[in-house]
Amino acid sequence: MSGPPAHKAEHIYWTERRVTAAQRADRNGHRGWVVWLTGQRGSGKSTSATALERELFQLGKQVCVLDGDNLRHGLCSDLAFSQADRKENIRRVGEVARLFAEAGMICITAFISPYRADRQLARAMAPAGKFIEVYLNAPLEICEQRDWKGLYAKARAGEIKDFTGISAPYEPPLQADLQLPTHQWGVEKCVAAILARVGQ
Ligand code: ADX
Repeated sequence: MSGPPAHKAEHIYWTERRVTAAQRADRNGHRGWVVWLTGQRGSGKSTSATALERELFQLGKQVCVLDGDNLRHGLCSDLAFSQADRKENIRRVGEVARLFAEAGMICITAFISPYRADRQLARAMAPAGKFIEVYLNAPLEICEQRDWKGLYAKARAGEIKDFTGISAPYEPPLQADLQLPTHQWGVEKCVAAILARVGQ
């Protein structure tokens, strides 16, 4: 299946808004963006996302983070890790990120988002030209070494199924807008690299 699911409901309409993106940008001093972080578990997505959020907040920007582990406690608590569930996870996150970006915020997402097609869908949902895909490309061995919760070890022992990098695929971006070698760069350098790409 590709693209969002068809509407189930009939007789639904669209309400036009009365605050424009330009008016929001005037007030906030910046446009809404989706900064989409992708990479294996342990590649530094949550660390980079929260550091970037802190930095943007200090700079007076409207900013929020959607984090994979966190959303799976609520909005996505009915989803596990099959390919279909991950697709639905990313579809929901893409929709929420779009809503935040349309509301004028810089929305940083931190999800493994292992499938190219799902990330492509998230890009297509975002306001045109206001989505950057940031690939945290630390090699799997390094991600495994950093995993203080021991999930990779459990996955290798067969205790967790469909585990990304072990028993489920990770499809690296072919043309990421930005690559962060988080095994070589510290978090400040990663944040600075993203800041340089997120314009007005
Ligand atoms: S995604 O693939 O659907 O984008 P998401 O980022 O929401 O994944 O969740 C990843 C987090 O779920 C990991 O950081 C880890 O803590 C947890 N997790 C539990 N089981 C798995 C699994 N089978 N594969 C990957 N992550 C898992």
